[in-house]
Amino acid sequence: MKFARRSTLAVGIWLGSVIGGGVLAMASTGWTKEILFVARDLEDQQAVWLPREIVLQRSTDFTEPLIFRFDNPTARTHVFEAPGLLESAEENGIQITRPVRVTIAPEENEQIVLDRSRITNDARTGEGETVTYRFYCPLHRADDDTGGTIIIGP
Ligand SMILES: [Cu+2]
Repeated sequence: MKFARRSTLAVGIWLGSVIGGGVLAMASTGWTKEILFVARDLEDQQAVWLPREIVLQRSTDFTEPLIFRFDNPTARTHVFEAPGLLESAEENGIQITRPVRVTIAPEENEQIVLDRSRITNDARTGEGETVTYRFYCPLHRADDDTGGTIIIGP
């Protein structure tokens, strides 16, 4: 229960930093590394997830469980999709991994635990190079929108 309390406290801090400066909304609680994404409606029925770019370092940011949080303050349902990334989840009491595709209802929030071993494997394939993943809302994505990027360096 210590975990839950700390997480709740930290959410306030991240929301504060998003509203305050739009800086990278990332915090380490000492237990987990957490990143907050916030949905934002645009013109022409489109929407994006903010921030648009996340930079992580394998050497420092993958020593703790990595959690993605999603906040949807808008009036529409949005989906966070990140091809190539997997989440660790529990289904019927069994630990599984599945592609990151999270649906967040209006004024709701969700969170997932990222599968770090997948990212580590991708990086190994690239021989320690930087690996980039895209993310977007498939429901409200513009044709020319390349999405946000998660850049993971060595
Ligand atoms: Cu959307």
